[in-house]
Amino acid sequence: MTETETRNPNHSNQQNGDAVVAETELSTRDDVFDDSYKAKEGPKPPMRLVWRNVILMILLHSGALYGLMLVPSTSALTLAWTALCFLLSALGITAGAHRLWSHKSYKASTPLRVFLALANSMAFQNDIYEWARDHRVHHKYSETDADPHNAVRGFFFAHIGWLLVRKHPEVIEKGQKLELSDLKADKIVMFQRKYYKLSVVLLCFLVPMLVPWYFWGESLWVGYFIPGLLRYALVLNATWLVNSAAHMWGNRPYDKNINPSENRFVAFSAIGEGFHNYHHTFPFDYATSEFGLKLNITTAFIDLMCYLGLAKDCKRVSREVILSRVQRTGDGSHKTR
Ligand code: ST9
Ligand code: ZN
Ligand code: ZN
Repeated sequence: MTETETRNPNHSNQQNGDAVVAETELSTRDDVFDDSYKAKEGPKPPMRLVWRNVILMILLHSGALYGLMLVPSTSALTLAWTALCFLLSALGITAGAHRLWSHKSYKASTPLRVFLALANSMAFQNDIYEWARDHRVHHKYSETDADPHNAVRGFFFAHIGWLLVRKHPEVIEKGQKLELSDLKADKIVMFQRKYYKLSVVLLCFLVPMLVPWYFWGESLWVGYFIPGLLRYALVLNATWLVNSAAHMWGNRPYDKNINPSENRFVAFSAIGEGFHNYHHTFPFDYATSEFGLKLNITTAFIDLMCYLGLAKDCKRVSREVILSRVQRTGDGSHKTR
């Protein structure tokens, strides 16, 4: 088995009627690791801080801490609404920008895509097009200069630091070569991109703040700081933990040659996205995990959408392929070994 085959194995087995990933499709996918990447020789470009982002992130996290202090005196209804806003915005990232638009791991009907695009704006993590483009470049050039949140540069950089500095030129150069025609052809993705700022003001800040005020008389102040800022900061940090903690700590049962790891704490806080060794090994699996629904609200949501007829063609990797990969490149921590 050559290294290329190890990195880009043939996962194209069919199981239980699930959709398959054809070999021909695998070779053209832009979310599969490219191990031919060579770092450019010469001095590293200087890090250029973006002070606007530094200040905004300090303000956001200060506001979120203040929101946390208000929690003990807040009504149960407002806290339940905050949890719902967390779940909706998280699904806009996990089921939407990540599993649907970055990895095409299942197909979604128009009503579901509209819902996911709205939920995605509520999460305010860049528009779907930009998120999916950066995420594909992350998978293809993981832990290199071309990875936007290259975890080799440390926990802080992978977590939040990458949003506080100009991108490494390699990220942009490699990103420009990616195949993004599917995103460009998706009218909902392009519509969300066009009206992104307006949709964020409405869905990330105004709706979370106004609903509790209008329906049960909550103060606008609490509505702004708890379902608004605190919830936004929690979803951001849960997401960033996948880039930082799950690229550093945990077992590597599927591929010991890569940094992404199985991290249960991250899986819990990121509603199913912490099984990161599995996910980087089999990026097109709609469950992002071998274990289906375990610690994986996002998979349960996609299953429900399939049951309702709003989603279909969920891609899965067969047990046989998983086990052979575990034998070949795993670190020995997989339960079957
Ligand atoms: C946020 C995103 O938080 C989080 C993403 C996390 C991903 C996690 C993945 C993990 C797996 C999934 C798990 C989900 C778990 C969810 C759990 C939920 C509970 N290719 O960007 P610029 C071009 S966002 C090709 O300005 P700078 C670009 O088009 C938070 N081209 O770069 C542009 O061209 P043009 C809110 C690229 O100047 C030009 O380059 N947002 C690429 O270096 C310049 O682009 C923020 O905090 C590419 N990859 O600035 C900050 N990239 O001029 C938002 C760029 O022609 N971002 N280009 O249009 C910024 O302010 C800036 O991007 C910057 C870099 C300062 C970071
Ligand atoms: Zn990753
Ligand atoms: Zn991914």
